[in-house]
Amino acid sequence: MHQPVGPPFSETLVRRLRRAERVAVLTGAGISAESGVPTFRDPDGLWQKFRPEELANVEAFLDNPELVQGWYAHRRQVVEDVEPNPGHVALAELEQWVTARGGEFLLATQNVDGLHRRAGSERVVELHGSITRSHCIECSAPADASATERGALTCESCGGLVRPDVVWFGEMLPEAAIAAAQEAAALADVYLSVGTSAVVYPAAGLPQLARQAGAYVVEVNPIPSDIAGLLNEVVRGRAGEALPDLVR
Ligand code: BV8
Ligand code: ZN
Repeated sequence: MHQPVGPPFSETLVRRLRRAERVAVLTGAGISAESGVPTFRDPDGLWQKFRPEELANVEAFLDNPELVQGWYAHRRQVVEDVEPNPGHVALAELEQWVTARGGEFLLATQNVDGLHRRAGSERVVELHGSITRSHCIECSAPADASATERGALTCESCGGLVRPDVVWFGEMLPEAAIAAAQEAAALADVYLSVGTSAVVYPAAGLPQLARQAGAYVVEVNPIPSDIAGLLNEVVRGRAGEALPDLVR
């Protein structure tokens, strides 16, 4: 692995990264934007066409399962047709660089697109689940992916409704995932918050937790997130362009 080098990152960050025993990362939809996956809250984002209340919650699903399943089937198709971008790859390389020298690394993503793992990241927790998997709301049986591809709405074994394995508003995050992400944030020497508007909790609380626990917290985002003022350093840039500089 190459040593991380400077611009647009500060010498402070590069120096701290060289020394860091524990590095943790939070990513949001912005890191997948350069792969062609629409974000949620950017002007051309997913929520512009629909509001979260309309789609990403249980009531909306039960009220109109065809609409919600159709939206996820569309998003699955988008994700299948795209590739990880240099931002995803850089984070996978950063993981290798940190772990190869015996350090700890954890990437917590809010994204449900599976692109971090496709880019080679291994130490990943999916805080909001994954659209690549679905299950029956009655018997919890995993739904056959091809069946959902065909837009099947019901469970083959019990006839119950099938939903994507994502965390909707008002639903608890996977216990183990959020606990691991919070522990990594509390212990991190360096914390990167990449491509998130930091408006959705509890995920948005992670960079703040890291900062309060003494980590050096850096945001990578073309525009200030909700928590930019609380961080040590902000890199006004696109993840796919800025992150490779960190590990070059
Ligand atoms: C929970 C489903 C316990 C999967 C999603 C009042 C106040 C505070 C909190 C609450 C409240 N009322 C309710 C809550 C809790 C609620 C919440 O936080 N609401 C917010 C909106 C106010 N949270 C929950 O309900 C969570 N559960 O708390 O359970 C509970 C239970 C009951 C009641 C209370 C609490 C569940 C949260 C998960 C919701 N599921 N999606 C899916 O369909 O995908 S949320 C959705 O937003 C996605 O998961 C997404 O990951 C997440 C965050 O969005 P971002 O990833 O940040 O994306 P966004 O578009 O916003 O930003 C993109 C950023 O990238 C931008 O800043 C942009 O500038 C930047 N960018 C663009 N291009 C690039 C880039 N950056 C870098 N490079 C680029 N090239
Ligand atoms: Zn079932």
